[in-house]
Amino acid sequence: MQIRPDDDLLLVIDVQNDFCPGGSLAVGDGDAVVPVINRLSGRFNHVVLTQDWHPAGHSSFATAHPGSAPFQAVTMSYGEQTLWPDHCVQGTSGAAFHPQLATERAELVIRKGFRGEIDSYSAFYENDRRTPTGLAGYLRDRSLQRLFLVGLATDYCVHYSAVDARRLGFETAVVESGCRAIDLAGSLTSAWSAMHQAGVQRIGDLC
Ligand code: VGL
Ligand code: ZN
Repeated sequence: MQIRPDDDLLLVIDVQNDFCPGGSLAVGDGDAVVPVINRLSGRFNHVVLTQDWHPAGHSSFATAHPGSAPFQAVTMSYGEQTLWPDHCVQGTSGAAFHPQLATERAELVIRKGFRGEIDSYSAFYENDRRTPTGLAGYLRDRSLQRLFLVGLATDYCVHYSAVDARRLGFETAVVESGCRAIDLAGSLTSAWSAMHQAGVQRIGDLC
């Protein structure tokens, strides 16, 4: 796969301390994506980062639902929602980007999950799958049509972002070497099959 540096976008999903070892929702080996993403981001002229950015007491936190536990699913007004440990609370060090992540070339940081009553896995829509974040409009205005996704976690925010990107008509690839998964009860396998079905390209690495 040949990158066209002026036309292609590297979309870096949620490379934040809480998703790395030592964080409150640590993804196994999550920080291993950092050198891979830094190498890739030097090759794109368009880089966008997302940042999971929850208010304290967010409705996706198990602590906001007395009697429930993290990783349990509940029904919200917009459908099923997995409950998580408190993570990526606005302004905390857990919500900050990994300190070694090269962020300076990013032209945009999209924050998501900042509304108390609804979660947002995808960079494009909140979990009702209808409320836009504005990223699609930004990419269309900038004529960016081909997206390469990396980041955390493969089976949640990368997966939802990639499927939505396809739904919106973008050419979409996920670079596996730049992703790591949470893998709750087979979620990684089902994420790859949903992405495959949506027409997302799976790329091992971009050398
Ligand atoms: C994520 C669970 C909750 C992710 C964010 O970035 O994949 N997962 N919030
Ligand atoms: Zn979150």
